[in-house]
Amino acid sequence: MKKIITLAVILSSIVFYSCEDIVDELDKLTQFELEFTEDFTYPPAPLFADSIRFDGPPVSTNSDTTFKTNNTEKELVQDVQVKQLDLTIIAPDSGSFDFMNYIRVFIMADLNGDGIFDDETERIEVANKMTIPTNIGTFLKLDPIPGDYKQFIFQDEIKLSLQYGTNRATLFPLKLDVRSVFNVNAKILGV
Ligand SMILES: [Ca+2]
Repeated sequence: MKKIITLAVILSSIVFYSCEDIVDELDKLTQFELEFTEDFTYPPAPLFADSIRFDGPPVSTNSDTTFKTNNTEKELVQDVQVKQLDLTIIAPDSGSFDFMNYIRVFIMADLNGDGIFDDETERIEVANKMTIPTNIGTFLKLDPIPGDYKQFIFQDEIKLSLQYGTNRATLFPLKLDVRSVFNVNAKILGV
């Protein structure tokens, strides 16, 4: 028994020291997440369609506050990547994503400050699911598209824009919860 305890103490010391080494190697970099949850209500789609577009309302990023909380600021942010993007049908209970053939999600922001969200230069695809299984149900997890989205997250407001194809009409409105998680890599202030 004593041997086991001694071994456990040695092992935990090894783990402890390795963690410290890793922190040193990272040279005072920090990583944290920004998460947004939005509710969308989609009107019934009368026909099957190759491409339906639906833009959500503007959402506050609160990025400046989040940066401050994590002891960093805009100028020290290295990159912002999409970690996760998923959709959940909240109502009706019988809803399913099986009416969709594919879905692409874009992030939009007024990068040049002219008050307009420009489709060509201020809208970029962040995640998609190009094949949707027929047994999908109410939860749909999209594949993130690698890239640096910091210029969008730096703005006070962003919009999510959804584009999808349908294989049949939908008879009732769908209430959706869209959750996006971004991973921020930044340097810490004062280093
Ligand atoms: Ca603009």
